[in-house]
Amino acid sequence: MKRYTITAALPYTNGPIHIGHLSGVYIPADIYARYLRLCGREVIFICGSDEHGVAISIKASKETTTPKSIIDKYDKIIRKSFESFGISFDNYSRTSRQIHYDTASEFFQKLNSSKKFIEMTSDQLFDDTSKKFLADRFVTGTCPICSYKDAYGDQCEKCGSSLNAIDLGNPKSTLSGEKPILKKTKHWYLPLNKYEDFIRGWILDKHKEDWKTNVYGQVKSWIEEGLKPRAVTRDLNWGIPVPIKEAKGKVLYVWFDAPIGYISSTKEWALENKKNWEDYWKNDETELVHFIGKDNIVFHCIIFPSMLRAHGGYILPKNVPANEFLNLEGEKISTSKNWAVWIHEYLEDFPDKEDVMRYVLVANMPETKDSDFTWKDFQAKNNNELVAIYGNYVNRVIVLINKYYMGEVPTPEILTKEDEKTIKSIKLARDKIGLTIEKFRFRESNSEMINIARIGNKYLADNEPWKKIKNEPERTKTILFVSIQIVSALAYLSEPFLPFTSLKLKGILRINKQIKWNEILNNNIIKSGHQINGGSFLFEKIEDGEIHSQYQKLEKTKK
Ligand code: B3M
Ligand code: ZN
Repeated sequence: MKRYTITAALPYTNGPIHIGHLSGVYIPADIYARYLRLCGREVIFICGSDEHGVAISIKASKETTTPKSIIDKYDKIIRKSFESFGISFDNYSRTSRQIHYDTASEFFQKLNSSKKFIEMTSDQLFDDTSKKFLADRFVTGTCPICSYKDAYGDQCEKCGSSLNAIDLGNPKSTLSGEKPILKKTKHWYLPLNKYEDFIRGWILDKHKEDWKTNVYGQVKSWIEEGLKPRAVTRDLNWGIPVPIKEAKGKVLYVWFDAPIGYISSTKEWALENKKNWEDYWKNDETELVHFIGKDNIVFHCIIFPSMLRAHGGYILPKNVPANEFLNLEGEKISTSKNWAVWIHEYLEDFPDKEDVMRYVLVANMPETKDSDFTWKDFQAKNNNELVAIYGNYVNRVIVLINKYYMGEVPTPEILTKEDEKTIKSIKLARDKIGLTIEKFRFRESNSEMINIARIGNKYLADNEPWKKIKNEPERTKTILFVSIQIVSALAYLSEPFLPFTSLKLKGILRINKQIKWNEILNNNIIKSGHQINGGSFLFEKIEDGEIHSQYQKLEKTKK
């Protein structure tokens, strides 16, 4: 592949981000982007804030303020959270920017002028008290597909289906709580039914093997149910005005404009970096990958690809490796109930422990089914894996080299068969990490990474240099020379997962040369005579007290 366009779902700026967002979308995307860059491939990692939609209007009215002040507040908090967690976007834009208004409007115009929409006046749900049409989260009711009681007007959170509000069973306005009346209004519809064969031929026929079963299965069920026309305009006052005079007072449906946000964010990046944005969206040599949560599958696998197809000239996603959901202490994470671990709060309670959370969220990532985060497990993984395996191993090697050789890497004798075998096993781990990342199996790649420290620990324990330093000084030098190569390899191979630790460890080793992923450890990373710094503990134990206060914090939300 010539280049990669990697997108991560644009978070709504109606609240901060929590560990479910990181585990579902942003950490897997970041591992993938970092790894591909370390392979020397050309990557753009694109995201931005999703700033329209009813969810923002609802938040604004709840806080008796304007949507503008809401998006400005949360755009700032979200940006800072991503930055602090080392989510290495090449561009993080926001859909309230002019470049997005222009891009989304042009996109709509192109479809409209090429007659890709159906214009239809029909009965829509209307709240006669608040005098508003009820779209999306302005209305809840029974899902016509799975009978979930609290489905939204545009989507059911339970089965993920995209809905037309008019099809909800016993609808109720979330504004007044009343039963809506019907009122005629005109909208522009994307006839998804006309793209059924296209989606079937593209996904169901070609991606049965390489797309995740949870994604493939959802798309298959929607195709089998049959696709229906979906309105891409709304009678709302917050959103991008529909750029045609017959639609005065209407705005673009947020799920029409938001995915186009990936394109406008790319355009913004391309302008700043003197690149041609079309290389990243219209060139068959580019691999497009969308990282999302499972509730966004229908929009990224059916609606947005149909939009791109209708427009013409765009590439389609090579893969959409959607994750399932992360729960918290056995319960669904809920913004409204404040049942969440908010990233900005985590950073206050656990400063400099971004990598600990990154590690724990990968280790129990909901890749094929929902998974659970518990503070107990967080503490256990930190203390029993990061401190006891990764940190201890590195520290032992650094301390021994400082103690025996004043920090100067010794000159080895000829490596024994066992030494060679150990080095080879690290290279095999390197290749396995790469292979599993490319297949979006991040839990496996993460455990391969920490296993490098286990291999190194075993090599030390088997060879016991501390018992040989007196009578076999040359053998001791070889053992510690091999060990420092393993520690250096770990510094490079842990970068996609633990970027902050990787940087710290490279600082201790005083190395920073670029080495392509599949060349790591093909040659010695550190030469004899190289001076390393003294050890510093890369991780520290998390005490019961710190965990207890997190449980207390959660208990308070139940009151
Ligand atoms: N803002 C995320 C969500 O459903 C939604 C993603 C847009 S990606 C174009 O919470
Ligand atoms: Zn449903």
